[in-house]
Amino acid sequence: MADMRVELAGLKLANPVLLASGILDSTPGILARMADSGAGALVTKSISLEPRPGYAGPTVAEVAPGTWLNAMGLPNPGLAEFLDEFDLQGGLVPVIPNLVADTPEDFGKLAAGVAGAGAKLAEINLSCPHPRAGWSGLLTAQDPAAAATATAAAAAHLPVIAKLSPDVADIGAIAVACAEAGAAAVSAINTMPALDIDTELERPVLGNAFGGLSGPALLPIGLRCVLKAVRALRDAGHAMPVIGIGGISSGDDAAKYILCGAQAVQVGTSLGGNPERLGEIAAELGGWMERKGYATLDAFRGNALEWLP
Ligand code: RRO
Repeated sequence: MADMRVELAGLKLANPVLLASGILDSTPGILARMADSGAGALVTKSISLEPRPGYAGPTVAEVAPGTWLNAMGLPNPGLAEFLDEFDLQGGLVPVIPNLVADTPEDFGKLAAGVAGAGAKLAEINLSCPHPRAGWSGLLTAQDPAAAATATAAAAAHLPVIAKLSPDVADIGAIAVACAEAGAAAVSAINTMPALDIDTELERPVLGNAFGGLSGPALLPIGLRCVLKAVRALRDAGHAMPVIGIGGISSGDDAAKYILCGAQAVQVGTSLGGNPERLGEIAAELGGWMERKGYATLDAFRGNALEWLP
C-alpha cells in the first residue's frame, strides 16, 4: 500500500489531503466528522479578533454546475468564543486555525491567541477575495510588502501558512516575500474574485456584489499558481512548502498539484453535500500511486516541473 504520510511545517500528517477553510468547519462536531472521514488535517473557518456577522444575502450562488460564487463576509464568532468552542490540541488529526485581520497587529494578537491555546500551525488569510462592497484597494496578498508584514507579525508566535490569491500578476514574488518574512508554508489559491449579474433584477446576484469563485474551473488556475510559486521559491533558494488548493474533486486532481510540487492539498467546494468525499479523494490518490508504482509522495512530487524550460 502506498505510504501517504507527509510532514508539513513540523506536523506529521497521515495523508496530504486537508480540509480547506470555509466549508464543513463551522462547529467542532463537523470538524470531528471530517477527521473521521480521513482528512490529513483540518483548516477552520477564518477567525477574526472580534465577532463578524457576515454580509447581507444572497451570500452564495451556483453560477454554473458545481461552480460557486460566495461572499459570506467572514462570518465568525470572534477569537474568544472560537477558543472556548474548539479544541486545538486534542483531536484525532491536527486542527489548523485560519486567521483573518485588517492589520499586522491584529494578526499578531490572533496568532498569540491560538498559539496559547495549543495550535501548532495557523493559516493566515491574506486573500479574502471580496472586501466590503464599494471598497477599492489591494488585498494583502496583492502587495508583497503588506503580505510580508502580516506574515512576520503572525510568525512571531507560531509557524504560519500564508494563504495567497490567484488575482495577482506574479504569485511567485508574493510567495518569496512570505518566505523571507518567516512563513512556514504558503497555500494557493483562495477563491478567484468574480461577479455575476441577475438579468431580471438588473443587479449583482450577491448581496456584496463581488464574490469569490470556486469549483472545478479553479483547478487549472490553481495548478498554474502552485507551479509558479514552487518555481519562484526554488529559484530564490527557499525550501518552503506550497499547499495546493482549488478545484480538487478527485484523487487525480490532488495528484496534479503534487506533480506541480505541492507538499499537500486542501479540498473545499467539492465536499458540499458529501463530506465523506474527502476520505475518498485521499484513497483515490493512494490508488493512483499504487497504479503508478509510487511508494511515497516524494517519489513523484514536482515531476511536472521537468517539462518546463
Ligand atoms: O468569508 C468569506 O466570504 C470568504 C473568505 Br474569508 C475567503 O477567504 N474566501 C472566500 O471565498 N470567502
